[in-house]
Amino acid sequence: MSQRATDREYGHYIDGEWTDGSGSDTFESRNPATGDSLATFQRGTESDVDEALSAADAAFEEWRELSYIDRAEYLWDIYHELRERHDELGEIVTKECGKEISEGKADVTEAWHMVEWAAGNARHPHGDVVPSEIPSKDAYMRRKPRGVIGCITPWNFPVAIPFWHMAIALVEGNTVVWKPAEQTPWCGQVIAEMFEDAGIPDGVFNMVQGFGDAGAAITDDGRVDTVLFTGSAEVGHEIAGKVGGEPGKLAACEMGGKNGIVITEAADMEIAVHSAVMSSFKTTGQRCVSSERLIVHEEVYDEFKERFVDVAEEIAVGDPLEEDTFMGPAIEADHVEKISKHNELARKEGAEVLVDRFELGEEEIPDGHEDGHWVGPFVYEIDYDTDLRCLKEECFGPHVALLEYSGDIERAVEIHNDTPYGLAGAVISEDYRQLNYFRDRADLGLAYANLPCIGAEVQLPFGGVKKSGNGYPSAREAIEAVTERTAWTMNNSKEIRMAQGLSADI
Ligand code: UN1
Repeated sequence: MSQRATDREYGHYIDGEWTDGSGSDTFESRNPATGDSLATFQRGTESDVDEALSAADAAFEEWRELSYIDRAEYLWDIYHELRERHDELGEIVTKECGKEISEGKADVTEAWHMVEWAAGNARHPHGDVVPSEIPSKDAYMRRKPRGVIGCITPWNFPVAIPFWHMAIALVEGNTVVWKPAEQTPWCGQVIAEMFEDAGIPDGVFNMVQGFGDAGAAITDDGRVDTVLFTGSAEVGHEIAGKVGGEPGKLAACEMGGKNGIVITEAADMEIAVHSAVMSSFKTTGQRCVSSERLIVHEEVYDEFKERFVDVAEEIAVGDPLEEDTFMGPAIEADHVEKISKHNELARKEGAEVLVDRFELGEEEIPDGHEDGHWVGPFVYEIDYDTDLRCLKEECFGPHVALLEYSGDIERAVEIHNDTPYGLAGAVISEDYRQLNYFRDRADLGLAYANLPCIGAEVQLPFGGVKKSGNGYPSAREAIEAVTERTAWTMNNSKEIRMAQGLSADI
């Protein structure tokens, strides 16, 4: 990483320049596995955001005049860089957010997949040719950019998710002001350097480092036409309520879930155990699509429980840079505290704890990693009851409930849907009627059959229903949030003829 802002500290990228900004506060990026400081960053202020928004606003008119294909050229440069530097960037992701190295690299892979999709999309049709009631009329739906897009992204996919938002927004002709998560500013710095290296025109892409106050300065500003947000339900609901309520402004937010996997009596047990382990513990359960509820039919409950518990007892928690580590640390000390509270809540509500590796044994913590934010799997069983908070509130950690059900798939889906959320889920079964029922009736944006409920591909919509989100800030469907639709109707005759049989007489 080259130091472009100052000799010691990294700043913001505004209007094609690196700047320390107007504030004097700084913050550290820390490695969650060791607690070590990685670098220091300037903390952005309202005035830095104001400058970035002015730059984005001013750059919009020229940027929108370029063709889709010319705009995509800048993204193709970044695509090549993401591929060439794949392993190096994957390591940066792992060092900064603590995910296992295979996941750190997959984050970068997902980023270039997204850039490839968005830039490739520049050569695809953008709109529809629509039939008209009047033979001499042509009717179309055409897209145009909305203007300035404010992007607020989370720490758990610090390279992929920024590109989910920004690649499409930029190719569609919008300009961008982006705030990376305060836990992963180093990834933010690296991405901003890529835009600079690609020679993106000044003001088209702007990045302000900082915390929630900088984020709020972006979302609340009248110059922002769309806010794309991926992150916690708490912040997302606030943004959706505030921004979504303003006429002319759009907020597309994707938040968390209390995701569930239904394992029916017709499940292949190998697939069931494998899918549940991946979904519950990969990335230390810190995905918005991670599962925290396993809803298992009584006929296979005991077998599933025994096998799942055996794996949860054994999986390797440790240094995320080691290839054979299954699960790295939690992101920060506050998050460990939060996970602990969820574990306690489950106990208080009557959980029978099956695996408690919340506090890792000393021998499990790798040398030199004593200050890491370590947590291990916490697995419990509990009798399903609609009033249990532990089955409704998202923990965002390796914390998972086993729920036994009897009856048919209808009952399993009823339990599955009994949360305020609806992001990702899976059904494990070899009975196609059960699969189809789940697909049609589970409240979900992402539904999987005989697979983990993690690992979505970018060319599919990524978003949720109920409290998991409004609109799609990500992947394929983000195009809806960053474009306006114009219904363009054109008369090819010398006569005015109206639809609906309207008289054109005057
Ligand atoms: C998230 O959970 O915050 O589907 C994003 C997945 C990844 C994206 C996850 N492609 O697991």
